Amino acid sequence: MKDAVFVSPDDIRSAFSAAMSAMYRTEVPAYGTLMDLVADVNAATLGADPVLRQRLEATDSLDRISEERHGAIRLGTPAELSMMRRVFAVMGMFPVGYYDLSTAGVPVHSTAFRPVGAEALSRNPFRVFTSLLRIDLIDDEMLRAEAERILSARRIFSDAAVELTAKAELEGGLGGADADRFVAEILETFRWHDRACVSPEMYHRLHQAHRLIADVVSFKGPHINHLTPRTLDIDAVQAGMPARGIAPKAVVEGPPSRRCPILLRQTSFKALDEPVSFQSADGGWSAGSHTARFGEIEERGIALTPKGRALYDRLLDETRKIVRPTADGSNAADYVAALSKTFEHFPDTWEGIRAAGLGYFTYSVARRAELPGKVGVSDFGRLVAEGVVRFDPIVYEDFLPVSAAGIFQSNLGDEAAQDFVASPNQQRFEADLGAAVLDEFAHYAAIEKASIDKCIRHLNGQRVTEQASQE
Ligand code: OOG
Ligand code: NI
Repeated sequence: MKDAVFVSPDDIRSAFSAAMSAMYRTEVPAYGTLMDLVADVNAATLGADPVLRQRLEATDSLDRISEERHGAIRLGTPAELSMMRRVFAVMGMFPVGYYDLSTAGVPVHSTAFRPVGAEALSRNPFRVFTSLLRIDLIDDEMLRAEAERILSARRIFSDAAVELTAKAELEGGLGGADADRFVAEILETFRWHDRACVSPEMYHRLHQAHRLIADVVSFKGPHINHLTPRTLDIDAVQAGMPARGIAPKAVVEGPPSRRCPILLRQTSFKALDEPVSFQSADGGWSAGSHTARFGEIEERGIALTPKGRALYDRLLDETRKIVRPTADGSNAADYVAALSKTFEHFPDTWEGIRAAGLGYFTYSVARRAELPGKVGVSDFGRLVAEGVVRFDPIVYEDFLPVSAAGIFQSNLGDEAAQDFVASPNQQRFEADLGAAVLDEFAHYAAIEKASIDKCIRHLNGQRVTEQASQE
């Protein structure tokens, strides 16, 4: 009975994503400019590439593209992380993957909250890259204790947000009015606060330890630090940014430009220097500034199998042994050239990627055919070759650790580059989260398998009906 009046988690997520986008547009005007540029580039790309348009229409993913984005936040405590998990679950977003960024000199580890399952993804794929500060990586014991004290005193969720989350869990969903209130209350957690909750001295000490530590500890909440629209042509957006007054980072992270896009390519513009005020011991406020919020765009390609991902990682590694991109962009052209050269070893046709088992695809029946007998998985190669079955790449919905590190670093500046002992600790992260993270590969494999099973049922069913009608 009750189910009928619940708003679907997909709709709550869509409403939340739209509300975040509207808020960030007013907070960071350059984000709005970037959105406009992306819309122009996407329209031009679709106009010039009818095959791409047709494929996106056929797979029901054309509509989602202009609505698509991800955001990122950085949390301070295990309690914040586990509450955030409960909040995202109300919107149908679940933790997928574990990313250790300590290897890249950033004292956090992360997961991505996102919808899972083909249906939910096609409704709205909004995701949030969520990091937890590794307070254990602060060397100075006194500072660590103070940071812990400051963090334990803050409350990043409103009472109403906590109550509505508990209500959704208890009753199995939220009705219309509650869903609206939930979105409005949760939005507050992600809002920017220009009044820091620490003194200028404390901010300075935290900043000395690491810029990111200052960003997490000094403020009332985990302000959204970027929101990233998806583009169909990242090179065109990168090239178009300066004309709209935005300076992009030197190189696009991820694989090179290819005919068949794989995984994820990302670029960003530098974080803004924003005015903030700090509270002194006497209660007065003093003016200062803080750099945290930036803009990013991304182009998503096909999800790779473990075999494809291993090849990607190896080729990226080989490239970085030849040239490592510097933050000032002085060797950007050399890096791009080396990247394109090494990636010549990665097949660049959909059939090449499929036949080598490097990527995930969805399969569907393309045309009716005379089939000699019952078909099974082993017939797929032939059915594809004969054009009976068509295949479409499954979009990569996750993130890449090397790229994420590059995005973090481009916003921290060279002087912030620091060596931490690499110490991935997924177990600790999951204990803090209060749940295990989902395995991204298992997820793509399941979507692929479901499409194959559906094809087989369809083809065998079709044969049965055709025979029946001939009798
Ligand atoms: C997250 C950086 C990583 C991405 O798209 O890889 C990221 C952050 O700066 O908090 O957003
Ligand atoms: Ni991002």
